[in-house]
Amino acid sequence: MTDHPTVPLDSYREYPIEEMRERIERFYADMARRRTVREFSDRPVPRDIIETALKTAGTAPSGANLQPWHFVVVSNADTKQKIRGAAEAEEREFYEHRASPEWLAALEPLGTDSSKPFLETAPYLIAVFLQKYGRLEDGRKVKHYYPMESTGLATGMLITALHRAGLATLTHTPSPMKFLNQILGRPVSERPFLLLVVGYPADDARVPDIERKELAEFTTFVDDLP
Ligand code: IYR
Repeated sequence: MTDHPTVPLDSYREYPIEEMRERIERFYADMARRRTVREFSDRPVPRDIIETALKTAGTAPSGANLQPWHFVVVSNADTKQKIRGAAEAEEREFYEHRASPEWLAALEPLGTDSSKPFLETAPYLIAVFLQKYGRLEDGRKVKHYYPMESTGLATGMLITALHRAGLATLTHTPSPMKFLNQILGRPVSERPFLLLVVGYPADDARVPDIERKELAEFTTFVDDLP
């Protein structure tokens, strides 16, 4: 290893195996209750909850620790209306022209269409941007490594944190999303990654009747070399 500054790993905690088991079971049971929601209440959510969830996202691992993400939190009605207008225009294009028959068939069980009222109803929209490159103080570009993977990890942790807090989310990806740079004033070095809709579910919210794969369907354990 090269000679670089280090600190002791004081933050690490080991648990007795039984406690480890209880912790992971409890966490899994809580995460398994998460559902993507498309019907939101307009009930306000305290801003500090959103801030702490974002701080959690900011703990994600990233390529060369360059943390190549930026989050824009929108709660302002005017901006939400602009985003809804632009997103619905893209979605109409998508559903009426761009989407292949296969893609539309895959979306059928979700019952989605080009109408996105939740973009105005939900108290918060969090626009996630991926920074293709960073900037030093003197203006020079800094290459980012694995920005997509890193931003995906941070977004996963954000969704997890918000769920743990008792909030519902929708990972929304109007495509293309370039309008978010313009509406939110983000530089060309940043690519919109997704738009996370955050709030309480509507009182009468319903969700698609869909299933998750079983562990054995998506996992292979290689215990012994064949
Ligand atoms: N962006 C569209 C279509 C859509 C695409 C996928 I992949 C989804 O999982 C859900 C929707 C929309 O938001 O309706």
